[in-house]
Amino acid sequence: MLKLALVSSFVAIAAAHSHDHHDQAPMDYVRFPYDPIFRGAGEVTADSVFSGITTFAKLPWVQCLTREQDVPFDIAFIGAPFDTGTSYRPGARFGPAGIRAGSRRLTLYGGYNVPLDVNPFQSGLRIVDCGDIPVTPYDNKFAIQQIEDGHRSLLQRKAFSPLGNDSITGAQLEPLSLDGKSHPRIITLGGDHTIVLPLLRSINSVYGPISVIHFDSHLDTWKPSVFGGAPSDQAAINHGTYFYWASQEGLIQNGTSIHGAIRTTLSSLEDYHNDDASGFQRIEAREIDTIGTDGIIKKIRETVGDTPVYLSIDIDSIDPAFAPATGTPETGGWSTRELRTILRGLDGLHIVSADIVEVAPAYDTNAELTTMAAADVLFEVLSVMAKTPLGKVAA
Ligand SMILES: *[C@@H]1O[C@H](CO)[C@@H](O)[C@H](O)[C@H]1NC(C)=O
Ligand SMILES: *[C@@H]1O[C@H](CO)[C@@H](O)[C@H](O)[C@H]1NC(C)=O
Ligand SMILES: [Mn+2]
Repeated sequence: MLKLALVSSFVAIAAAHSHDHHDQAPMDYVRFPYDPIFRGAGEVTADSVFSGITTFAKLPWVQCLTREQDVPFDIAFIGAPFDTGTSYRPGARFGPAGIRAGSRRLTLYGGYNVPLDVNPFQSGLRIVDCGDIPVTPYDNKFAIQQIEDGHRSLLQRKAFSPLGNDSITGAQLEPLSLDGKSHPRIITLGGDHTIVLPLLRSINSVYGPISVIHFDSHLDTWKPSVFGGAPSDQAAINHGTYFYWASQEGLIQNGTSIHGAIRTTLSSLEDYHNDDASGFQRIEAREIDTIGTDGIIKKIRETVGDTPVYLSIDIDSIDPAFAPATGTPETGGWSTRELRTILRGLDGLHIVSADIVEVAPAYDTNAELTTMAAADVLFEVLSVMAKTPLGKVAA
């Protein structure tokens, strides 16, 4: 009886397809990811968290870059397993796999976000995991191009869902992009922080120069002569200099970009002058002791205003007590709770895409502290995205 039900529903799903495909997961799984084929007697954990293939939050896997380029989506997770731009601990190439493992329990009870009053997985948006961009470990220049091409390929597509109307005025929303099309949002799983240079190149092709909210213990606007010494052109592009290059290339909106959780030592105060010139404001990690999370949220919102924003999160913004598995750990950071609170405070901002980087699972505890923190941080980002359509009311 059970077997029969299973088989017949599978056949029904397969028959509903208009086009041929060879996937093990039926395509309708993409449309109804939380409508299980097999229903146990009220058993919510069956095939939910510790079994099955691990995608981010058990979202449907779509081969967006190869055989399923015609499957539209609203938000895509994509891995960029690159770590040959790191100065201290390598290992972030395993970040995407680690973060996915850390995300397994996100949808165990359905995924409703209490403080934000939203369930991003039931918000009507089509959210998928596109797997990883193929990235060579042998040639940084080639790898950086691969990351840009992979990201751009996803970003250039048309979003699945219409933007809809403004919740306050009722007027139709218009896309924020330069070409007037509604594009999907991409959440990239790093990878070391170098990947943000190719990601911002891709973002620039759709939105132009962008405001950046950057959570990190480090500036990452260092001049190559200061960070790494730049013995070659390729060595000059690394996880401490990518924002310098992004600024030089005009990818960052000057004055409306901001770092949070900064606490690195410097070569001298000259590093801050250079950071000013790169277009960033700064929030020091220790400011949380005086102005609290509310004060930090206020500073960020005042800086970016209603401009389109790219959000980049270095897991080392969190204290190594909570997230030890990272490339260049710095003590004195924020707790996981504090960063999550600050991220929820971005509710209403137009976050066009985001990433989390520098998760190097080999240095994690057996309790998977860091990969869980990374996944939960992205749950807040996803919730904020689900609440805020990427559109504006025409002036
Ligand atoms: C959205 O706005 C458009 C144009 O202002 C209007 O024609 C349409 O009826 C609105 N849709 C809804 C659902 O309110
Ligand atoms: C950003 O603006 C500041 C202050 O006006 C200026 O000094 C700096 O050169 C600008 N940077 C870029 C990259 O345009
Ligand atoms: Mn960092």
